[in-house]
Amino acid sequence: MQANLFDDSSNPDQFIQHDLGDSDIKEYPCAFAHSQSNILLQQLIDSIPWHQESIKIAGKVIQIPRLQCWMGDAQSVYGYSGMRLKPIAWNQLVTGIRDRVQILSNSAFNSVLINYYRSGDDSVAWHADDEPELGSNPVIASVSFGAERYFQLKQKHSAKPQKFQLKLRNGSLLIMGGSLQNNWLHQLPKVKGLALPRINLTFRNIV
Ligand SMILES: O=C(O)CCC(=O)C(=O)O
Ligand SMILES: [Mn+2]
Repeated sequence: MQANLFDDSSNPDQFIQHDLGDSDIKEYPCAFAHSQSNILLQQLIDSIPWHQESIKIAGKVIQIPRLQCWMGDAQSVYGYSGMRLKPIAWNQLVTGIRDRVQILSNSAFNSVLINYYRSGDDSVAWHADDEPELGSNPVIASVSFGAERYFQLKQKHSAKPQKFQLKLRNGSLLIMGGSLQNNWLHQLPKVKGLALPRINLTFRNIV
């Protein structure tokens, strides 16, 4: 399932192409150096105005198990799971990350969902980033800082869904494009006993 796997994964320009048959994911395991990633993790934790949103499931209001912040150009209003998110203005820390991501992905992004998983108790359940405001076949670029977590995928439309998982490393970048959001769901499961935090930035383009 892998091509272009290089020996030295510390080279920031090297990537792995994960072939999921009908879709693919390009992974840069070391888009940001470890030392820089550790600094960015702490700066983001300290400087982002975090919110814990609530959603309604079967008539019950529950707080989602992670903190988040929606940031972007003023018109980039986004919603998922019944939430309506108005962006706060870009800050310099995040635009620095965005600039690197835009170069590697050869795409432009007008917004980013920043997620803070405080420990292994925080998670996100099965979903696809397939909201209409992202357009069809959106390119979504996902950066990870901090604790390594598993990113799991399963096919949406199959009676016997294929599954796939990969490790989200400190400083890694995933570029998800093509029909991935139409054909696959993804989740970040909880990890028992993990005390370390992780920050994820999923850069998106609201059309
Ligand atoms: O934290 C991650 O790596 C995934 C986050 C995600 O899928 C989302 O926010 O839509
Ligand atoms: Mn997602």
